[in-house]
Amino acid sequence: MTETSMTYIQFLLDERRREDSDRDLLTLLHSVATACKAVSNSLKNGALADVLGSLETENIQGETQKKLDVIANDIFLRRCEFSGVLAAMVSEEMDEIYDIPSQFPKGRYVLLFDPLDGSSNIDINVSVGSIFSVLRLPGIPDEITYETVLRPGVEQVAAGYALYGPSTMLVLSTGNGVHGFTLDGSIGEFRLTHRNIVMPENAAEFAINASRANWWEPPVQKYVADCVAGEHGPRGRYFNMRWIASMVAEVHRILLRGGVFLYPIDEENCASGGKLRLLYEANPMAFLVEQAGGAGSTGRARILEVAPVSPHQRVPVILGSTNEVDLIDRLHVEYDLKTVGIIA
Ligand code: P6P
Repeated sequence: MTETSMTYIQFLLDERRREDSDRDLLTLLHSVATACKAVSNSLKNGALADVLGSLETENIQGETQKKLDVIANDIFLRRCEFSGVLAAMVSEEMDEIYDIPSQFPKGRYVLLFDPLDGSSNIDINVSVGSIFSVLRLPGIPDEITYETVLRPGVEQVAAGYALYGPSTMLVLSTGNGVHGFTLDGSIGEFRLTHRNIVMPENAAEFAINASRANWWEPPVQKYVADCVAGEHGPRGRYFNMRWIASMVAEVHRILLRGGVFLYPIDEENCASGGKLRLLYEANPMAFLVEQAGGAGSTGRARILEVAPVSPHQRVPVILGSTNEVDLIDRLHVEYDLKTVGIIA
């Protein structure tokens, strides 16, 4: 079998044989891939399918819901609740934890997902994605409580995303590296195209919403200013900037060619803890980035070690090439030590 002829399910079967991963995990990851294919299909006809535009409703984030936010969420629920291996689901688009309907067998996995991330880009036909995180419980719980799902990111057993771009890709890690699959429309299957993605240690690009510069903390302002100063500045080299307003697209670029993505805490978002959500954005992306040899930080802590306190909790996110994330963390430490007077 040639490399790219291996389908996603064949890869999972092969990995299970090699890693003896749980059969139920394979079932769940297959259901997630099916959901991603269905979302891709919903997106591809755009304005022709009368699925663009917004609804009158808002999600718990206080964000106006796009028609496709709700469509994608329903697709994930229908395609995954049926799998018989889930105890519960958590979605950006649902206020409360989703209990698996009684007509379906339950299992010991929890699926946490953002069904359509970057959906503000849909109406302008720019790449969007789905992000998912998987937890494995010790057993099938008698009841689902917040404690069931509020687990730190280090406990994830799998994470991934689908990127709905010029091609539809699914990028996955089950803890044994990061692997990319491209949707082959002729057979309706994801095929292995990027085995064992390893992120370059150094970055030539940074991604941040520069319109928020006046709100940033001094360590972030210094980091960005030093990148912008280029070859005559402290970094001694040129940096390029990217901002797609679609985290999945940014992370995919960084996984493949290095870089750093920042959505830091700032004066405007500090009351809510940041912009991006811990359980179904920061944790899965940090899991993938670390599996690819990168790092994921809040600026003051490893993202995967943050102890969740609520399902839709937000955190600062700095992730990408290890050397850049480490530098940004050091700038935060220096700033904090000066603030409390430990160093001058
Ligand atoms: P801003 C999309 O809404 C998202 O959650 C991420 O995908 C993206 O990186 C960020 O927010 C964009 O934020 O400030 O550009 O609207």
